[in-house]
Amino acid sequence: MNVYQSIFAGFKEKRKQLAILVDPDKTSPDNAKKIARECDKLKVDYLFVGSSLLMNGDLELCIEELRKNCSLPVVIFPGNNLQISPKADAILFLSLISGRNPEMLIGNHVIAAPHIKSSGLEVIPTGYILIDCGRITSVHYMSTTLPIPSDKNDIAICTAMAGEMLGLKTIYLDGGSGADKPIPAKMISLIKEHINIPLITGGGIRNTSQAKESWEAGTDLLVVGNASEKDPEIIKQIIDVRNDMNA
Ligand code: 1GP
Repeated sequence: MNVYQSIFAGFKEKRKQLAILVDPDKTSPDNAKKIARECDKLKVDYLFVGSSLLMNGDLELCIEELRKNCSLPVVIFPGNNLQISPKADAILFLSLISGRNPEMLIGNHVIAAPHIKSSGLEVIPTGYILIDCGRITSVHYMSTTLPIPSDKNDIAICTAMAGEMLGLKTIYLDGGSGADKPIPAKMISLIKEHINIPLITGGGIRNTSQAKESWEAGTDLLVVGNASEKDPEIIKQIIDVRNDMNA
């Protein structure tokens, strides 16, 4: 089963899934090793790796450490078209459909396409929707796009529907890493009602009740980054919530 088939199986079976996002800039090789072992032990579903902007981090080395130390699928969540590595299992091929920056809708994809092709990576076409969750995050700034206001459910729903109609295989609703608050549950549930492809959400999840609320609202695959870097214990707590919901 490839990565998308596994995400899709969870969606079909209404089984909640969790991805831990690893930022190579904030994660030393030694830390990557620890995270991989811990996530493997806890049976996290996927490791996402990437960053809006990489200063010193080594993406290749980070992926290598993750792969060496766990059996979980490693998926690149690229901040830009430099973040491609054949060492991962798959890449989210993100089209930033909430924005109107042509580079984020098709320009970067054209540049990246031959490199991704030759890398042999599994490609997961993803409708990426940024929501304003209280602050301008790196992804908002770096993408030079306006996020959808968090009370504009109609715009978010229509954007997600258009993404599905364009043939994208999953919708990723993101408040951006370090968002003040998570995506509102109401928005998640409304989008869930209007699309029939897996829904990924993330940004600003800091505790188990926020994770539970996002899953209950309709998230199929929840992404947690910052909180797991600050307190690795949170991964276990969120996994307990996932296991209870899937029991
Ligand atoms: C960001 O959805 C991810 O793109 C995760 O966000 O780091 O806030 O958990 P956090």
